[in-house]
Amino acid sequence: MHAWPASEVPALPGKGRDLRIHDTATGGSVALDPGPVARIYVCGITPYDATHIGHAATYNAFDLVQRVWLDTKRQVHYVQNVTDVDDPLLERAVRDNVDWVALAEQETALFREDMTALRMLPPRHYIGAVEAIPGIVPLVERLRDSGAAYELEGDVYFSVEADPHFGGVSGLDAATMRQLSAERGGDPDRPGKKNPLDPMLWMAAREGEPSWDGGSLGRGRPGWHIECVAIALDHLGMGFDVQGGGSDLAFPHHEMGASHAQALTGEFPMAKAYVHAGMVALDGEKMSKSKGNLVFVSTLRRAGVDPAAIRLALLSHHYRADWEWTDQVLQDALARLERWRAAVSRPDGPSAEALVEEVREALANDLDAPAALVAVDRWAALQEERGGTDEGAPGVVSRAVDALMGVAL
Ligand code: 5CA
Ligand code: ZN
Repeated sequence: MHAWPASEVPALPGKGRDLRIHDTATGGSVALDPGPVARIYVCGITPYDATHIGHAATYNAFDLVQRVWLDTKRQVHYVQNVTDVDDPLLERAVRDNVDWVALAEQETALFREDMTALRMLPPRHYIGAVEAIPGIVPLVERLRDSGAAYELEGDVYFSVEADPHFGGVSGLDAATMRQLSAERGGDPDRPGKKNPLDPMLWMAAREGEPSWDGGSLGRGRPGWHIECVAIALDHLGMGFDVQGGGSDLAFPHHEMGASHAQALTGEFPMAKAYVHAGMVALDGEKMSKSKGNLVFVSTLRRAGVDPAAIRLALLSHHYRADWEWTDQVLQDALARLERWRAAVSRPDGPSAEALVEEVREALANDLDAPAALVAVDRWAALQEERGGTDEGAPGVVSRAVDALMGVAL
């Protein structure tokens, strides 16, 4: 699948700082040391509805990861999937009486437009679940043949006991895991499973649903977690730096994914850090496609809202916080954008050297974008109050804000 075009990342004077980031698995900060090529896998959308502010906030967090690494002169191998076949997509297509393939294509195209408008750097590999199926089948066969998976009425389940590290990503107790499994796509109450938490790897073809050739597995379609594992292992291998997504993916998705990968390879860990963004709410409840309490990026854009202001609104909250989208959040971002644009449009200004270092330090410190914004605010206020004589400063600020935070002034 093709991704979307990359906006240019201006080069900055000096060199960036190495990223320290909160890891869900250890519950602490990890100093990542990726070497010359940093590797990150970020879970992509299930394309049955348009990109909402919650999605955009999560992708903003991982765009910052990429930008911090690029600033250290590393290459970044960023991989993202599109869950272009799964229950919620098929259910929505039936509900709206549309072709599921057309629905997925249409919403993926809109996602690309939203990501481009928000200046989110594209992944190097953007891979759909459907195109990954030929790579998924042999992995499921291998898990089954090694005893890490078993068959139940034609479906194939992963046995969570096959991974001694199972539970280590989310650190949840058994009762919470069971509850979340039921809420988030699992089937803990299905009779005949070895462990209620065991997730499906391969679902045998169902009447009226799409299915693919699964070799010795028979016709069917892949489970959700193995989709991301197959794509990540194919393009990044084991031991990659960051596995990313929203906090609702920590369990079961990233827990199960890590266990699949660890059982397949015998290596540990799948990722050096499991990084999770907080949930954005609207009217007091998590924004979600299933609930329908959504603010779409595309709706805001069509109403004439500058994407740079949407981006600033996202950046004004720490990525790990749960927060609420309100009109005030957007108004504040619009006002900030206006102040910053005025400040960088003067021919000279206060020196920007210290500011660039402050922004770098804030972002390298667990992506503290709110602190980075405050640093730029301070420079802009100084510019407004007293100005300065550094002729290069406004340009440096403008380039730094774009390179490190994807905001085009
Ligand atoms: N296709 C799977 C991942 S493989 C999926 O979860 N798709 S999604 O469309 O439901 O979500 C895409 C990303 O947005 C996920 O990382 C999810 O955690 C994140 N996300 C969904 N809702 C919110 C929200 N309200 N706030 C923040 N992030 C969210
Ligand atoms: Zn995923």
